[in-house]
Amino acid sequence: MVKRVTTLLLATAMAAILAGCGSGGATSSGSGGDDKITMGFAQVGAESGWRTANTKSVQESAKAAGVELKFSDAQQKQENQIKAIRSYIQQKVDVIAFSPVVESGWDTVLKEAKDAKIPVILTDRAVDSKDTSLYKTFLGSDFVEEGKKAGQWLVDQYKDTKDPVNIVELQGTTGSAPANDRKAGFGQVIAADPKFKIIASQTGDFTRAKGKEVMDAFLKANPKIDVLFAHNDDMGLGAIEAIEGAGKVPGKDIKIITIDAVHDGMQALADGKINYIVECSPLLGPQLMDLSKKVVKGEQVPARVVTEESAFTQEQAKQALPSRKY
Ligand code: GYE
Repeated sequence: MVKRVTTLLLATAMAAILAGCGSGGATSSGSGGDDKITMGFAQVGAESGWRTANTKSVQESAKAAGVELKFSDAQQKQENQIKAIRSYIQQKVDVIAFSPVVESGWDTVLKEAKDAKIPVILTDRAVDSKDTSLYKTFLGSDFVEEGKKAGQWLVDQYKDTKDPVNIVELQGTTGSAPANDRKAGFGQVIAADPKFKIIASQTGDFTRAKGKEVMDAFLKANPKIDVLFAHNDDMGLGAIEAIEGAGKVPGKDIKIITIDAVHDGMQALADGKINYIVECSPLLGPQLMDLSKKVVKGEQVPARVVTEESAFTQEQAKQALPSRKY
């Protein structure tokens, strides 16, 4: 009898301990226990408002999804990104996500990740590797489409004139997917009419400072500039300073088209200093966390997930500004 009671008490105590552990574990992790994964994220840098918003989105959604995030900033240098990826491989993270600063030169390190059986997700920017088995999926915008939208706005704006339209172009980081693709998409659309002439085109590395510097040089070398196409808002904002410094009125003397639609860009559009912005959403975090959990579980995911986005005129920017999230 005594023995039976003791056994019962012991069993009850054990059950209580187990239950306590269970609930304690759930509260402390705050997420579905089994789903807890570790992600190594190799970010490009902090070159633009877009990038800052993207980093915030990734960090916040990792927290919300209970994903342990190891984050690194490559300061726009491929060698730093490769180092970061190698260290994530060494640390045996469950999944590696990265936004490749340039398109080429990733095969070796991606092969190392594959050999270590760590799935890789490309976010925001693509690589040009022939072997698509080196990564599970690519989440991000269609940059060719963005360039086309920018070109189409220009074609519509100048449809009633036959006069030459002199365009200068501020390209993104040399060799990056958004710079290559936005240039290509824009070029394809404006090629339909020979009156459109790109009279100067140079990289501004997606930064405000470089945008200003290169626009200064463009203005000195070219007496008649009708249009500026900048591959992102930040370079456009830098260029506005150069244009005002040269005594010209941005948005009037020189029409400006940019891409991203970050807050400062949208403000300049609403203020009439930019004429048109093609949206590129940096809010990739929630989808990235979902895809990561799936690939870690070995589930099938689509090879390409394209971000939905629109474009804004000055009037539309005034409407949209109060509710913009970045
Ligand atoms: O447009 C630019 C950023 O890769 C889409 O990178 C991204 C681009 C974005 O620096 O502002």
